[in-house]
Amino acid sequence: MMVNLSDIKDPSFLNDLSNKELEELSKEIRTFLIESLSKTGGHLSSNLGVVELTIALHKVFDSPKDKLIFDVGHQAYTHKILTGRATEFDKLRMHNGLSGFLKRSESIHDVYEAGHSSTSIAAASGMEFSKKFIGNSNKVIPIIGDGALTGGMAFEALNFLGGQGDHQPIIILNDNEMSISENIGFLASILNNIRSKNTYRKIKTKTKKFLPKFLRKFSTKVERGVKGFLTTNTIFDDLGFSYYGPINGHDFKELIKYLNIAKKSNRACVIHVLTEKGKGYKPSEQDINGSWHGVGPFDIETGKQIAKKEENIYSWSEIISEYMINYAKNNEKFTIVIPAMIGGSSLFKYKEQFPKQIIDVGIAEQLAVTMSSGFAISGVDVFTPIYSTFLQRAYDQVNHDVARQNLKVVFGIDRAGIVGADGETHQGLFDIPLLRHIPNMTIAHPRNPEEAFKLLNYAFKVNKGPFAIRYERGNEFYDFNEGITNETFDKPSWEIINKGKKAVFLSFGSMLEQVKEEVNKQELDVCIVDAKFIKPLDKDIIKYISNLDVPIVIYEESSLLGGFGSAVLEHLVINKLDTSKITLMGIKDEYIEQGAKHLVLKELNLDLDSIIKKIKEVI
Ligand SMILES: Cc1ncc(C[n+]2csc(CCOP(=O)(O)OP(=O)(O)O)c2C)c(N)n1
Repeated sequence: MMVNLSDIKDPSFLNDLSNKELEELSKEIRTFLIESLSKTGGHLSSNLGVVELTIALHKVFDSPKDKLIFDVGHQAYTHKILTGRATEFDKLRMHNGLSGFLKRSESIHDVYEAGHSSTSIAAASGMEFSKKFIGNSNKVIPIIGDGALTGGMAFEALNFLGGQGDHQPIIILNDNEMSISENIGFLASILNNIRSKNTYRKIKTKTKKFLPKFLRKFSTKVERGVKGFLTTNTIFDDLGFSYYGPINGHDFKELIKYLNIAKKSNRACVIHVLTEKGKGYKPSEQDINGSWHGVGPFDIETGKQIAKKEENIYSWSEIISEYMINYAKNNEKFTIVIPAMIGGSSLFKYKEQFPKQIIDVGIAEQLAVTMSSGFAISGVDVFTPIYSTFLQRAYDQVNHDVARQNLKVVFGIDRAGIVGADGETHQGLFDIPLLRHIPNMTIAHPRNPEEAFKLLNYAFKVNKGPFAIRYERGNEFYDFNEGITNETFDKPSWEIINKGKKAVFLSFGSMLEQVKEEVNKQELDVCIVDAKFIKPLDKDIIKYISNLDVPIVIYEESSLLGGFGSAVLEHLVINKLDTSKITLMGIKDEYIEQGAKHLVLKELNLDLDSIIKKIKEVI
């Protein structure tokens, strides 16, 4: 073994390594990643693709003085290894363990945190422009995938930065021809086109050689002009960048050569690097659906996931997708609009059956929402599933384009609540405060699949305006042989699911079932209310429980500030009802770290035990 990965403290050792040694190091890192992730799970294929690229970046640039900004940050495992964190991989994405994304508190080399996509070029712009205040000449290097480049902010930042002569970020476009799954849109075809014309760079280099010396000096304008004669400009040239590529992202000679050219350049550059997603492990190399983008523990030999699928146990995303399959069967004027998460939202099966009734718009949540408003206004039923955390990107579109026009868009708020291993950047804790104050908006959260189907029937068949159905990251039992009910609600009301006189437990979602079971087991005299409609509130039931004159515990796996409990309190205050017996349980004013859901809930005193304890305390 040339270098023990656990002994690496920082990337400076790379300076002494030859290309051959770097190749050996890449092999070691790949073996390490495959072995380690087979036990912990993680973003396998994105990371296997950028081993050489990351090593080359750390060899050519001087991190952390030079700023490596990994877009999303899910592909930075080699960066973590090279900056001294190999020994922490056994707790990757676990409670109190190594983050799956960049984390400034973990290392001085993690100069910028993301989690959400398409931020790197915008952040780089700020860092570039700050140089005139802080006076350094370090390089700023955003590393962005072809998927992340489909996000609006990446385009906005390119548009802004291009041609800013005195600012020289080096944008590394990591093009593996995939987003999480298939990359979409015209940009993907443009990149494809560039790939097929890979004589581009050679012609350019040759041209420069034959230019008279005095012309070479006026590199910028003249260079672009001459290039224009001989080759087709890329979109990046047209936007005002020096384009280099496409470059083989697994060839150190080529990588190091062009990174050095960019380093010396006095113009903003785009280096177009071709990488193979999943490289070095057959199952991930052959993956076309993105199943190896993020994986759980797996068997290296067979490539099979270790977690077994139990009969009739489905994720919430699968349950909602089954409903959509059923809905599409009976409704031709229906479509799904989804921003880049067909896999995560379990919609491959749906897509297979109804390929013309699903549109993946790429990592473009704002587009997904406003496009949905266009469907709704044309009288087409539309379901728009977006992870709670990514919906944050599209607040204005939900408010202004959908709700203000009172359009019937049904939003699927996937991954609502604590999400587990993805941690802070992915927790679904803010969608209730985000949506609750929007006029016309109905918000619901089912406690079991049957209730979800009734709520969706209500959303499509009874309700006239925007509707958001939240569902959790987690599994539920359902036997689909029983079919999908046609039943619905005639109005948005709550339900008392357990009678009791000594206290009230008011909440929504799957925790209700658990609390009910435990309350009955322990024979506690507690009234349990299912607030399946988070908005509008059920004023009659609020009045009823208020009149019981007993303690009321309101629980939400969501931000307390501006949340469901706040809504109930506001209602009580406005209607001069008693607030003195209310206890709120929910997420306080903080960001919540990664970890298995049960551990995180326990730490926050929001698990089942803590709820029962609180109920007993107030009785
Ligand atoms: C705003 C936002 N929407 C969706 C996601 C989910 N997501 C994480 S990585 C990814 C695909 C990124 O593709 P690419 O940039 O090409 O990187 P690769 O994994 O292929 O290297 C997506 C859609 C996200 N992180 N942020």
